[in-house]
Amino acid sequence: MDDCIFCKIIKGDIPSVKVYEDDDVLAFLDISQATPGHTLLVPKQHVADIFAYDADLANRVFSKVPLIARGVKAAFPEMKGLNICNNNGEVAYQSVFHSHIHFIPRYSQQDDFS
Ligand code: DGP
Repeated sequence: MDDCIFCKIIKGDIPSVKVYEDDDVLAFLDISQATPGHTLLVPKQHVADIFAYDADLANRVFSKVPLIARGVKAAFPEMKGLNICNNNGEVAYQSVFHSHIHFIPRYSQQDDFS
């Protein structure tokens, strides 16, 4: 998709801080850093949201969630917990319409993000 910001990141046309990459997925630091270590996992194949996955792609992407979670924890060992979320649709606060999974480290219950 020519006008998709995450497709441009995957192609390397826009820089990102890469966390993990394989044939199916890329993980990189979220530009907003809701908390330190905030990471996004995206399929390399452009799919807009969860409703566009078939079972095979879902398996190839979502099976990587524990791997990325462990990687974020290893890189940010002071974190105490981790929110993992996937927004689908504008009303659910999706703003980039290339499916992605957020990994948001939590350092205390007082972490200030919405
Ligand atoms: P969502 O609102 O769930 O669609 O999350 C989209 C996230 O994408 C948001 O937390 C900010 C992040 N983001 C948007 N543009 C860029 C970018 O150019 N680079 C990086 N690293 N992250 C981006």
